[in-house]
Amino acid sequence: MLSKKYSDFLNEIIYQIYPRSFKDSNNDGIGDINGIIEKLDYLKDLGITAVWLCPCYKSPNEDNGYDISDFRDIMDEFGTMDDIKRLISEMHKRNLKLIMDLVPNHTSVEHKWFKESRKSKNNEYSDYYYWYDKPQNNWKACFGGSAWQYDDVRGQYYLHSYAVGQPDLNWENPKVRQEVKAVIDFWVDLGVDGFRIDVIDQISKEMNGRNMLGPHLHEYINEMFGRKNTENLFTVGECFCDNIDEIIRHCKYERNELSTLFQFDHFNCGRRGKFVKKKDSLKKLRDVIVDWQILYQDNDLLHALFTDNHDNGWMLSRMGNDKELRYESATCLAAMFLTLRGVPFIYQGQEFGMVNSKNSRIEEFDDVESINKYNELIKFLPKNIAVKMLNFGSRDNARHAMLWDNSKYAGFSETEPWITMHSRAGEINLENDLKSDKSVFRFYKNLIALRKKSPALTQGKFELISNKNDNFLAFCRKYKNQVLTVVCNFEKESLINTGINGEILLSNMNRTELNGAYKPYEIAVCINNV
Ligand code: TEU
Ligand code: CA
Repeated sequence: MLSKKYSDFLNEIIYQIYPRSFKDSNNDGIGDINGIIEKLDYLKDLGITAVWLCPCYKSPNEDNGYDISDFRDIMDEFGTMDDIKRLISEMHKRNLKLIMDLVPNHTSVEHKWFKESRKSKNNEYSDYYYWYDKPQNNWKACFGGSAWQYDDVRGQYYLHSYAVGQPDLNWENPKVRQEVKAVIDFWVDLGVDGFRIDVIDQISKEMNGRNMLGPHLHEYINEMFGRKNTENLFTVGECFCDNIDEIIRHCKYERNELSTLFQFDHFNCGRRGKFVKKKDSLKKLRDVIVDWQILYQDNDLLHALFTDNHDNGWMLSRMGNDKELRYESATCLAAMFLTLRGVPFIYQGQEFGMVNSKNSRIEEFDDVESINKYNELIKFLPKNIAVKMLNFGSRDNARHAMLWDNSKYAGFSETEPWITMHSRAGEINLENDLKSDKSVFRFYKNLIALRKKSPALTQGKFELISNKNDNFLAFCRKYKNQVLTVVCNFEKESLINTGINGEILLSNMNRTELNGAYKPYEIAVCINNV
């Protein structure tokens, strides 16, 4: 049985904002906090209840804000502390929650802590990071190269799991844990409603073992979030867990650790690693998601439901048909995820069917991960093939300026954005979507409204109807005397008979009967005749 706190979280619809690309209010080409405030009524209209805001803290932007130089101040390009305080106030006026992005595993080399730490082996900051006379293992950095960087100032090596400018914090040092708790309390005191926690599993590591899931991980998470000051927060950790036992350790209510986790099993569909496309049917995505949906439900855990974020190419391009059936497959993916039991997340642009972009040369890319990957690839591949791989997997796909309308810079700004404009900006944008009779946005809005008014879709039990051979997903959601049935057909036409009848509440192709012939990607939600 879900705890009251967790069952309340089932009512949330969380929208992820990448602030650099969302809306530029002062026309410097960079998104900002005031631009977000301008769009709060847009989010309310969509039916959003909470926002996960990617990092907006002071940063030199080697990793676009995930390299933080001051956790208690706002990046100059994004605005000021007064702006963020106004954002929190304007959100709360609209009954919107704010979930900030906490990055506890590392800082920027420009953080005061690192500047002091590198100065000496015996000052109060010396042990805030992992310093050794020589590399302790052969760990690689996530963005390429060794995870160990020699520092001339200190005369030792430091660990960086990500970019060279992102030194890992030493969580075995109680002063580091105290500092992070103080950062959490600083933002809680400002009214923040929760946190998404970056690479949470890496804060405990073993130099002679793995750079994640170390022996003190749950002790540290509980030390941060098992306190009176944090007991009402919504917390979602970005994890590398691949088994339910580890997820239970992170998220079981009684453990006072996290509310839920972003678990990425389903992101392996349609690709081999991040940059190599693999042809997979939606059947594969269905089987992965359904297996986890049942495991989360059986263990009274919250399932974080998401298809996209700022770190990946678009699911619609990977698993849907982003050309002639873009509306159909976008709405099918929406129905697959937003009718399941859990907490749905929508990434900016997903609500009007965003897809991958197409750059023609490396100079058009911005992301440190993509540029490092390209420089590796061209050691053994032609440049055009390397660019093609980046077009498939680059994080830039999710970081182009938000496409609000048909104007030169898509209503994001009046001036050229910090990143190359999306290659399909003139075709795919909110203005064109709303003009179309096949509007992905209106489908999302109707789907979210249906979810919010249907206890069966928020609180209800998940019961699978389809099986692994079916070319579709069908299931019921049951709550007290309300039973809804969801059918999502996949890439081919199907003749579907669920044996259930009822009134159609939602369809992406104006269906009137639940059973019968389904077109590719056709979906229907009905309320069962009981
Ligand atoms: O990402 C950590 C992580 O999961 C990486 O593997 C990530 O998927 C990245 O794209 C490498 O493939 C988090 C943030 O979401 C990411 O934006 C940051 O770059 C990273 O941590 C470091 O803070
Ligand atoms: Ca701006």
